[in-house]
Amino acid sequence: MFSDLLINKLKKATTVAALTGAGISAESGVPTFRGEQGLWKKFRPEELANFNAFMKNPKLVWEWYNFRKNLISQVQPNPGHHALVQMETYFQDFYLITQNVDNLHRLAGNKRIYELHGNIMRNRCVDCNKQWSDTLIDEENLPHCDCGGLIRPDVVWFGESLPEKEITKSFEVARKSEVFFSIGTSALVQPAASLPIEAKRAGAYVVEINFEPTVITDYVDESIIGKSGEILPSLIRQIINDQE
Ligand code: BV8
Ligand code: ZN
Repeated sequence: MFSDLLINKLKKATTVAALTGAGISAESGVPTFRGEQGLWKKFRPEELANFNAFMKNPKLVWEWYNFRKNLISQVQPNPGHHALVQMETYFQDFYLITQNVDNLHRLAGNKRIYELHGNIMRNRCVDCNKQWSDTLIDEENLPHCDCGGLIRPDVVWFGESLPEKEITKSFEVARKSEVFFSIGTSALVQPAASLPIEAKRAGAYVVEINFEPTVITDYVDESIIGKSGEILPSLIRQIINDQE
């Protein structure tokens, strides 16, 4: 399943990075964004994951986020998440960059995570950014901050800029990684989708692991089609076994 070139590169690599998207959580039972389950009450994510939609109908957007938080609170990380924890231990310098807001990489045990799009378990004030993460959100009586601002999920919506430190560090990592994985993402959302491109431009060996081809498949060095929950454990097993 894996080329000798990839295995040899991984056995010698010190700096390895992985960008993940919703696909890595699919086998945990979390619907992906653009898959058939991506719809919620006939809405597309792009219609709800934006500031105007929230200010126009905060109750509806909070219903969607509470639905997702409730679903996520009932699922577990899958073998794909656990394989990335093993990678963090195995490689001298491993960086995990995620577009996901589902907290599953943290739950699985990765420590060095760049969350490009925030985290669904965190909330903040629309006006003053004060954190209100442990506030239970009752959609019927939406809570407000001390300053009077509405409380919102602490995630990055379409049209909003990504957290400066996370995206800057992620491009630095992409430029210095020897092997860069793009895992479970349709590579459509910017600026995250530019990371594998930047990695390749800077000389990394770029490997895509995805259930189906994407817009970057023709561009990467190696494309492995299949389930990340099967591919990643088999990859890390092969690297570790070969070393023994
Ligand atoms: C910004 C958080 C500007 C919220 C999310 C036109 C052209 C280019 C760009 C734009 C444009 N128009 C607008 C833009 C910018 C826009 C953008 O990129 N739009 C796209 C859709 C065209 N980007 C933005 O708005 C970003 N901000 O640009 O700001 C700016 C700049 C300066 C100052 C001010 C403003 C903000 C983007 C962040 C949006 N927030 N999420 C929430 O989650 O509620 S994005 C959302 O999409 C999720 O984070 C998700 O992770 C992300 C990407 O989706 P994927 O993860 O890839 O999921 P998807 O379902 O698409 O694919 C899953 C894949 O997994 C599939 O390929 C499937 O085959 C595969 N799979 C399934 N099962 C498995 C599997 N693979 C392996 N194993 C399996 N078992
Ligand atoms: Zn406030």
